[in-house]
Amino acid sequence: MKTLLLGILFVFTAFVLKAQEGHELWLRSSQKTVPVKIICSKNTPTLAIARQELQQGWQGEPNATVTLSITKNKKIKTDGFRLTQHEVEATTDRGILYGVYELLRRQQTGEGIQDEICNPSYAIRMLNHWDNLNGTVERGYAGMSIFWRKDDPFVVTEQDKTRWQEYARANASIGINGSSINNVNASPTVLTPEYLNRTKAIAAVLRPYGVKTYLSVNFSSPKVIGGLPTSDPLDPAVIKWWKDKVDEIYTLIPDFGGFLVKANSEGQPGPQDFGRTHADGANMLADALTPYGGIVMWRAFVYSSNDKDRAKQAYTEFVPLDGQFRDNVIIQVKNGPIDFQPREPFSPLFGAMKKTPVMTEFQVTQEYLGHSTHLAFLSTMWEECLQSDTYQEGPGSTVARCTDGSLYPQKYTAIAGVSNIGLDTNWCGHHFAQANWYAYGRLAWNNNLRSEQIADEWIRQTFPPASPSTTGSSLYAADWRENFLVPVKRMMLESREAVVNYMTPLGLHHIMSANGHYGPGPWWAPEKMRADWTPPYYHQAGTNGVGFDRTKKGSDAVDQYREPLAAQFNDPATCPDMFLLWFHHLPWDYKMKSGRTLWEEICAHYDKGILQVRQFQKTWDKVQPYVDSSRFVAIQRKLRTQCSDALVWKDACLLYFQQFSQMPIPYYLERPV
Ligand code: GCW
Repeated sequence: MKTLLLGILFVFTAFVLKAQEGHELWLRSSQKTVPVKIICSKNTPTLAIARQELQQGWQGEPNATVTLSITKNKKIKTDGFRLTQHEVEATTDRGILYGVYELLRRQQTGEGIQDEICNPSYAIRMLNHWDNLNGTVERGYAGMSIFWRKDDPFVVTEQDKTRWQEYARANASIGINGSSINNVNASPTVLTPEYLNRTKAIAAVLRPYGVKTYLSVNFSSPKVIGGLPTSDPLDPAVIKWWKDKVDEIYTLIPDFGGFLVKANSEGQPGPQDFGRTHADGANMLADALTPYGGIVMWRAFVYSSNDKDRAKQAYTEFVPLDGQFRDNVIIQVKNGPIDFQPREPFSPLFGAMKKTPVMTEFQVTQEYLGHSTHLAFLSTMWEECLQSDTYQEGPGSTVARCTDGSLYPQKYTAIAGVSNIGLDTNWCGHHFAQANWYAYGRLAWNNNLRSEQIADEWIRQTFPPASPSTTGSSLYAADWRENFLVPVKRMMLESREAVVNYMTPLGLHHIMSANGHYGPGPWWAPEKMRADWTPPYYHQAGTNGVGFDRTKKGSDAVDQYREPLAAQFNDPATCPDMFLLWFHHLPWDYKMKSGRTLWEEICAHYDKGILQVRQFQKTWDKVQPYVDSSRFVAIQRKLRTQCSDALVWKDACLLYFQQFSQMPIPYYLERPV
């Protein structure tokens, strides 16, 4: 009987542990923790967390004394800190908390600590949740919303609070300090008292972790929930409605962050419905928020059905408004001019608006990169964007510098990432998708970090080597670096390029299947559909060639880039291969730099993508001894699907394009993979 009970207990415990695997993210409790003494003269809820984290996570010298000091050191910016092995100095308690997480990270990764000052690149480091009030998540692949639900929507349970707290902690550990908690396709209902009360409850849990709460608002709210006849931003009753609403919000949430707005985009209402401009709309909201220090993040994701080239529209609409926005408005621009594709050149808006703060919006959720099924480490994509030179103020005017206040004076600097978080046990659907949440936070903190370092840190924290005492093998930790860290890191760093290869190589874009954006769909073009919502609009394939002509002879999108880029992009001979079909329509037998024809080059890229994923599978199969079985198997399964998806992508795209190229598939594609 006793044995039976023990057996049941064992199975149950194993089951629970298995179910939890991955839930701890990169914040896994360690067996190496030792006692530490902490000196801190102040006490706030945030400092209490800092202390607790140190106590739970200290892996330095046993019984060492760590001092947490709040000072007025002018070299330390808001949220920044000074770090030594035994001291964290900051000007705010949030700075102390970030310093503590950094200290613990250094201990865990083995990276040394000099006496150093770390200041964040951006003052506001946001996650944007596209969470609907009914609990679904737009472009979410990790389960339902952690914030909203359909049943009992206004009951706040202990489970809710625990999850919000774990979420806030994970954010704080990588420096994220703002969350916009509802979809940019915003329901006006979010501003009704019941939802504002729930928002208040969420804000209360996020606050001690330094995470401010923001809301996405619907521009028609005054009419829809306020009962006004209009939502015209210049109408006095509308202005008063927003002012009163903002007063109401700040009474509930005194440190509320502000509004995120998607207006006159994809059917959302906006100031243009009333003949007003984006500036009129944004400024009206900004004025209501000014007394409280709140901000407006106004999205530049706009394009209309009658535009000849969607890639040009944000620039065309927004650049003429430069200088017309209040100083608490930031224009939020997606990294590329179209829409979160596996690869796009940077949006020409970066650096072009010189009198208006501009922030980058990255997409952490993998809408166009295989959802939470494909392994795609997006850090390399974001690094590529941040390090792109816009030349707007001469060489070295990178996107990073155009947005972080180092080139243009701006009251607020910010960055946003569209969250990939849901109720899934492992938060992100794919264990490796957690690395994208992590990488986004790290780059938001330091826009000069390299993906290699980020991947290294993440692996060390998420899949730490087991200690010899737990495995009984002293070899375990020693060969971990060579047999686990190095190959897994290589796989991560290559993964986004693999996706580009098997989905949209050489500058192809938006050829995903309709709506879902998961598999291939270059052929999809129903008769009555808006052309710019169908793939043929983007690839322009025909017997005369493939690619979108954005040269001076075509849509002239190249001209939105500063020289020398405009000239470089305009000429296929100097245009980087990776953007070739983004800017050019070229014949199938066009001679590439490699000596191959364009058709052969396209084939070679699709082939390479598959081989890369096959290699990822081999890499992963070999690391089995180093990973718990639950995560090992889950990832192995996902890689298997990714590989068959890559094959589908290749077959579908090559067969589709071949009807135009009329050229044979090169022999090397015939070998089995
Ligand atoms: O990428 C597209 C998505 C929409 C999204 C939109 C946007 C929130 O397909 O789902 O809507 O972009 O960014 O507003």
